[in-house]
Amino acid sequence: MQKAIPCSLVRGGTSKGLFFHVRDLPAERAARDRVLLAAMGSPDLRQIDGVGGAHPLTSKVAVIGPSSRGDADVDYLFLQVFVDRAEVSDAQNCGNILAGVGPWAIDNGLVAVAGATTTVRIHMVNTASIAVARVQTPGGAVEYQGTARIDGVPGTAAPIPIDFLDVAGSSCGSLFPTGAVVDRVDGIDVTCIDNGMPVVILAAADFGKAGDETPEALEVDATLKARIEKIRLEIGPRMNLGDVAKKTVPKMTLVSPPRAQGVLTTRTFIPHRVHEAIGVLGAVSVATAIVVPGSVAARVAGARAASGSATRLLEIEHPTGFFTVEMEVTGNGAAVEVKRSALLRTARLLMRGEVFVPTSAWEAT
Ligand code: NQM
Repeated sequence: MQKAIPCSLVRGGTSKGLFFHVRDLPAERAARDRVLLAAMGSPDLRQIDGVGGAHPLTSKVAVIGPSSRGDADVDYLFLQVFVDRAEVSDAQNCGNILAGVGPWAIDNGLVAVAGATTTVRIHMVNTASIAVARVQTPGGAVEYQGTARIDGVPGTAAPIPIDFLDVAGSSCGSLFPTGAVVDRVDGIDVTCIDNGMPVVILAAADFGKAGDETPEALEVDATLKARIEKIRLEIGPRMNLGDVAKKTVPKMTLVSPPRAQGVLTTRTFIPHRVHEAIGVLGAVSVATAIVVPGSVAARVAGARAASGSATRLLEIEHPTGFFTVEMEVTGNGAAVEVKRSALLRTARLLMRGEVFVPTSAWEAT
């Protein structure tokens, strides 16, 4: 017997995942996780018996429902379905999948269209923080087509500008969770920062890397991966994340000087595969580190990080182009406060229907 569960397949930014209404999934966590693993086809490197895309970036889930907070329109819970393990994690947020939440909430009647642009206030349950997305709704419905281009996605689509208001320390408790702008771990200087995503920033040169290697080249470098994982496991508890052996955070970002007109080049381990681009909140965290003098990111960015203005546009280079983060910053050094960060994403509804899972996955054991 199989059970049919209503859902949509949505591209959000440079990621892709299944979007569910919270009422369509089991309320009990173990049953919910079994259902999601079955839907994606995990654990299996090819996810051949499910709809997952056999990569962490395409094995993601959004669970959306009415908001539990007065200052938001909807609740969005992000779940990472591991490809190779029978595990589902809510330990991180995802700003790419987030891009699909506003359109999905409107398409599914959770938010009413309010003119040519509809603003959707999203309570990001994983980090108890708010994002505000502006969705194009001319003619009373979501417009997916448009002229906005984001690196890492072919073609163009309707722009979805997103503002983050209160993401500093949302996973680790503070912007610099170890209490320092730079820590030394295993003989390497690192900057640990959480402006929406826990990230450890490392200089590529400290690992004998140029920093513009392809994700494939980095993924086959077993020595490099082992060194980075050793640092991750050591620093994770000091970032208030506990034992991170089975967690997808912190992300590990290698930085090096820019190759084009950006501020610096990044390669991000998420944390075991290498991102084809960079995560949204990961990029916000890296951009924040760039404006803090003395951080590993600021050192590598050098004079390119300098700016007297409160609003800064930072172009982060990644394997498939640029990620632009706009930030309103006050204060200096470790006392820097980010009032708002903003960026542009696109999203597209790819499929709407029912995903089938064995009934045994749904039924509580
Ligand atoms: O940092 C991948 C992605 C992400 C996360 C990851 C993200 C974010 O690109 O907000 O978007 O770092 O696991 O979807």
